[in-house]
Amino acid sequence: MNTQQSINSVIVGLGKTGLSVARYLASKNDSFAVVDSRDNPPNADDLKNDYSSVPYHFGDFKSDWFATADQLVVNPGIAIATPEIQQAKQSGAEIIGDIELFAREIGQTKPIVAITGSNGKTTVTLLLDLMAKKSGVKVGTGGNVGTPALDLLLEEDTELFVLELSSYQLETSPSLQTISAVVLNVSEDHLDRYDNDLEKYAQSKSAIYNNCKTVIANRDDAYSIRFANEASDYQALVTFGLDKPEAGQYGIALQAGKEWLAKGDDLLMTVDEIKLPGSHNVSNALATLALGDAAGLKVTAMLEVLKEFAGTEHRTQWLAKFNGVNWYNDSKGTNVGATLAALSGLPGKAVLIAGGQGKGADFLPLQNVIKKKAIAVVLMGEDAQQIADIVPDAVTTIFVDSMSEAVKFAHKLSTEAKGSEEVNVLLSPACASFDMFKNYRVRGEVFMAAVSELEQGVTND
Ligand code: UMA
Ligand code: ADP
Repeated sequence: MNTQQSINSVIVGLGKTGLSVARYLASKNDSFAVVDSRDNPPNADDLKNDYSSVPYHFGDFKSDWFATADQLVVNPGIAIATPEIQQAKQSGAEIIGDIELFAREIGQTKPIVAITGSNGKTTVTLLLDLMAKKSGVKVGTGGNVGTPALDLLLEEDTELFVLELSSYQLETSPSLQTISAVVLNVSEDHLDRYDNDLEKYAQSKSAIYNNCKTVIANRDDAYSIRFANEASDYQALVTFGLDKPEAGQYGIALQAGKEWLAKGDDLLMTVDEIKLPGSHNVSNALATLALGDAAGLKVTAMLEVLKEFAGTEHRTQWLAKFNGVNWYNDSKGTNVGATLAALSGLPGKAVLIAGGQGKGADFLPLQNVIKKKAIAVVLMGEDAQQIADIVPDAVTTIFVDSMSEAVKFAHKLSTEAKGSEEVNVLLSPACASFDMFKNYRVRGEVFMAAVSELEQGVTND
């Protein structure tokens, strides 16, 4: 490796994002190096194979490259407050993320729709992707949902970009310009990255409304509405909420004893035609219609998608019904707001399986819904006791060490509780998974495998 050559950019953190940044910078003939604090980061082999002359350093951030680089392109998983990054900033380096490079490349040449919020981002993003396709629009969908934004540039002729953006990505993308954008909602999450300060975390999301033509805001969420009102340079502000809408806004109207999705006085479709379950998904549907409308998608195509899309894995996903009990996998319920929505949206009662890493969250907002809906709570992981502390005394609480044990207890408790009301078992941890699993997907898969094994045993009995 030749460390003498001048390095314009340092990619900080490899993974999917870092590799996409490497591809992009290489296509621009920029000189760059890569650092990652992990000894063996994901995609290291791809980097070494595809860019064999690019200098890299793995294992820590200690590098003289930071002091001389023009810019650091930082992976969203790394806090900007990291001392080495702050030091580089003081030495004059610009600190940006992959979304900033994407935004600078696109400018206003193509429309971008952007979605953030504590919960519902992926659901809204995937709905919009399908709606654009059904409207005959060539769409590139990525960001936090999985495909790094810069990799979307590899496709030609894209007519519309749909980006799911995390608060981390919004911290480092000041040039983003959008045709429509939304803060779906704000509830406690990632507080470990924001000095335990909800306002700080929320503020990072407000940046999505800068340079946005049509600001979409949630009337039922104080942060969303506040940030929209604070934004200054938009052309239109469109709101959505679960109440009756005013002219030009989205909401729910009552007609002939039925609830309807409505834009002003226009009735669009009945709420019970939405395939996704729960009132949080009604809110997501309204947000999607508002975003898609502002981006010029066809209303008929959008409504068809709402009638067809059944959701995606690990998000209040129905798995099976045996012994009269429904089993749901909501492993992506990684914060209190998500678990609140999942548990309150289920018909009847539930055994809730929860726990993991709480990320500094306060679990108290779950107390009422647990009191109302939970037969029992089965807890695992690092912050299990913190959840147990808010479970009302009348609700059985059990601690377990593994997912298979959790499933066994949930089976026993739910079978014993069967009565007149529907009974469910819901995995919705309200926590991150990293203390026990590689990620939420693996946690969900381990749960699904344990449920499937149990089902086979039960049906073979
Ligand atoms: N890390 C280090 N040192 C490094 C680099 C990373 O310790 O030098 C660790 C950090 O704990 C970090 C984690 O590795 O959190 C993530 O690194 P990664 O290699 O998995 O990152 P990518 O593959 O580039 O994934 C990132 C997003 N990850 C995060 O923001 C943590 C992905 O979102 C995103 O899909 C991807 O870019 C493409 O844009 C994931 C996520 O969990 C799904 N996001 C959070 C969420 O949804 O709650 C914000
Ligand atoms: P994100 O990408 O923001 O994590 P997802 O669409 O993947 O959001 O949904 C994650 C979980 O959050 C779901 O399993 C569901 O329980 C919950 N959820 C989805 N939409 C909402 C919403 N609008 N409000 C509250 N919770 C929601």
